[in-house]
Amino acid sequence: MKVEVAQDLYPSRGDKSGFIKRKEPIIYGTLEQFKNAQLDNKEVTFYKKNGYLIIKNLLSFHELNNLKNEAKKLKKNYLEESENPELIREIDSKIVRSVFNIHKTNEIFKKLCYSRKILNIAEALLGSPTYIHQSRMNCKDRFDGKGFYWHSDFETWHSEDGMPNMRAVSCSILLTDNNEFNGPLLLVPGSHKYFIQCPGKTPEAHYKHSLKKQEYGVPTKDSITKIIKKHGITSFKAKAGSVIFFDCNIIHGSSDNLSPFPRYNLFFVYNSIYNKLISPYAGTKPRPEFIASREH
Ligand code: 6CS
Ligand code: FE
Repeated sequence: MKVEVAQDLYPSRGDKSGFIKRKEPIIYGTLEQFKNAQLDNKEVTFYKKNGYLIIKNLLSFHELNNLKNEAKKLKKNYLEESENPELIREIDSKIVRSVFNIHKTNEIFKKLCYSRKILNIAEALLGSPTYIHQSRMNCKDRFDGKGFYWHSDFETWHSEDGMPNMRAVSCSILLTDNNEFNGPLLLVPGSHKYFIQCPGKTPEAHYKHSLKKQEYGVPTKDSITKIIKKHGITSFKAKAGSVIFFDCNIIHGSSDNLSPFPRYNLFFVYNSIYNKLISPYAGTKPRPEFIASREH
């Protein structure tokens, strides 16, 4: 197998826990592409500064209803199915936590992630054609849905998937209202400008545990304290049908869902075709196709 080794701009998973200033631009697109994506100057400036952008009412009521029905069907199928690797259950129960690869296994979600109104925004932010690096539905069930500890997605995608540069963006679509009680996405605005090195050697097949509870590839408590003291925390509370685009490297997390209100979100990760995966920088085996797509 041809081993491409690109210079590791962001060494992590060793004994260091420092901050490395981001080397890449935050936004790559041209004015033409922003216009095409109907992004105005205020939105582009906000995204550059904060590392995320909320687009209200991107989906029609009808589209949202279709998606909610699809999500219910998908979850029901998996509940009946035997253990499927794309299905991640909560660490302490049989409750469904995430379903991966939904852009390949489900026609409705496939149509959605390639719809122009979403693709245009991803291509404007990344300044190039894109492909789906990863897709998932996170089902944070009422009372039992567990949270996601503070992390940068890019730190994992760089270390464990071999993503060379910060040129990817996540699009999360809310299928249910996200409020202060049901574990909304928490973001550290501005944290996308620094790569936070995460100490600790990556275990082989780490994803089998990390997708349930991430313990490697997470910044130290001191690093998180430092970045939050500097930038604060914002929570993404919004109605179902709202959409958020967030930079691959922004520090984010979410808490358990103690409320009686389920929190279902779809996530599609767009990677630039000029940022394709090579060998994982942590030196571990490449993660499976359903988590990190190499065939697209
Ligand atoms: O390992 C990953 O790719 C996944 N882990 C987290 C906590 N967020 C991004 C992604 O879904
Ligand atoms: Fe994440």
